[in-house]
Amino acid sequence: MKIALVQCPMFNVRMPQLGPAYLKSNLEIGGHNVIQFDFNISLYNSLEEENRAYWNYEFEMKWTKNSIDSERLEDIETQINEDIQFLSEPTLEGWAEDVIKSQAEIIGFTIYYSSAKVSILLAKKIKQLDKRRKIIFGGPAILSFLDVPRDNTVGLTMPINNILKMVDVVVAGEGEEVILDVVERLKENKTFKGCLGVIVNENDSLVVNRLRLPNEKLDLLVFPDFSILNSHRFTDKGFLPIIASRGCPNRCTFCDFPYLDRYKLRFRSAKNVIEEIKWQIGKHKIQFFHFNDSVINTNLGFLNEICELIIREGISIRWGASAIINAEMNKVLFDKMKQSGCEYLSFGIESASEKVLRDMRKFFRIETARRNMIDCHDAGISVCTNWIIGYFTETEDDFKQTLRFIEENINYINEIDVALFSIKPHTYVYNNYKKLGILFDKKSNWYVLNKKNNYKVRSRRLRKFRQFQEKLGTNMNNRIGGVRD
Ligand code: B12
Ligand code: SF4
Repeated sequence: MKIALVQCPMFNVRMPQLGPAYLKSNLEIGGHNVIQFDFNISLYNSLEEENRAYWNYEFEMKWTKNSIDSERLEDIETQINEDIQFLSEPTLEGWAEDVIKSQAEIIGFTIYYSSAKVSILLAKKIKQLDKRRKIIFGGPAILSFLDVPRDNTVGLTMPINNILKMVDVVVAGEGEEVILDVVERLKENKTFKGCLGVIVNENDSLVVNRLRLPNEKLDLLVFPDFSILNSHRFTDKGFLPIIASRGCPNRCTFCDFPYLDRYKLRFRSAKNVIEEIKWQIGKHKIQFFHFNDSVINTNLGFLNEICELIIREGISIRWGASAIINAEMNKVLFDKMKQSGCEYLSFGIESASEKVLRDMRKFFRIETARRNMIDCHDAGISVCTNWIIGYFTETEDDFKQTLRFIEENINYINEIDVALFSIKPHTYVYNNYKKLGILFDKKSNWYVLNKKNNYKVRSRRLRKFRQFQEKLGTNMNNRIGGVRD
């Protein structure tokens, strides 16, 4: 069958998305013909600098405001029209026509929080032009919108009900296996009862299946297909994403990933990762790889093996990744990483107060963070650091400890990326906010009982942090390693 994979704004514009690249290669191995449309990057490339700012962290709210909770689809339209004025009606219509012209019978959208609304609007336009085209929504935000307890039963929510007004099939979780199943069922006009990971409106009644268990044998997946590079121009030229493991062993209280990927950490073999690197280089003449793993350094034996294979096989690449502070890391390993082409590591340190770190369930000592940073820096790898300001237990003194730590170690830090603490659905803090003593004011801003941490207090801290950064002259969010994910 002919299938179109669509990415709507807003998401990253630096390099192609990995998820759809996996879907494309797996669909093609299954005998289907896939075309990709990344309207996110094409819109971005068509804009003046001023509007491109809407892809910065600070503007994310413009795309996600009120989520998609409204019962009326017109409300979504109104909000996008008001907040994203450069996204005109004719642009959306043009995209819908392009998809229709491609003759794709099935159209799969990748949904993030930040791309959900525009995706709904585009799906509506496509259906207006031809309601026989089947539309599938998948991607990380589907699980975020759903309510899925640990037994993997699926609870519906307003956003998903809204999506189902416009869309034929909703898929939660990893897509490589399920998308083949869905396409087959659509082709054969079969029921979706028992199709794990899928929600559909079938003969006017909802079929809500449990989640499908994720793929454990990652080496069996076909390598992701980035032929989208031939038709789309991403901002970081010569970059490709790659992933060596799926899941995360950590349980940070502010992060929804323990909910989104609730299964045990799964690894590819180092050999399989190296084979892919060589294959992608051969295909795209790519030199730079960004590892999309939640953290690259949980299994140090595995990391060591990847580095050794790169060195032994004389593969000339440059790479970067996200990392945790890890007491087992030493200078020898950082040196080996550098020798294998590692150029930057982005460490989620978040706070220099050990009390706040414990509260966040980040179980490392701040001395270990210092040691990792020094070893990493001395090995010649850029040290990118991520910080969270205004965690709900952070006091003025904790905040000052963070500033002091950064100032003391500034010679080892190449980048500072800061985010204001926010309470995201499906995180430990969100699920336990009452027990943790968090309250909400009339504007839905959270505060703690003694009011020592409220919107005003933490915004002031963030301003102070920014001034402090300016004084230090450090970069902000200006390269892949510094982008918060
Ligand atoms: C690497 C990464 C990035 C990289 C992207 C590099 C690239 N081009 O690949 C960078 C650093 C650029 C990035 C940026 C951002 N990121 Co990011 N990122 C990740 C991360 C860590 C890995 C993504 C990945 O490759 N996963 C592996 C692939 C295989 O899985 P996948 O993408 O989920 O795709 C699978 C399924 O979702 C499904 N699927 C996907 N599409 C479809 C479509 C259909 C039809 C079907 C059936 C299935 C399906 O099948 C795929 C294959 O199994 C994830 C967290 C995580 N560990 O997944 C966050 C994550 C995707 N990022 C997130 C966010 C919020 C962002 C930012 C908006 C952050 C910000 N505030 O600035 C920005 C984007 C905006 C910008 N200005 O750049 C959120 C999305 C939350 C949500 N619910 O929508 C995540 C989940 C992290 C989190 N827990 O908050 N990110
Ligand atoms: S913040 Fe990073 S390390 Fe912590 S749970 Fe989320 S993905 Fe894992």
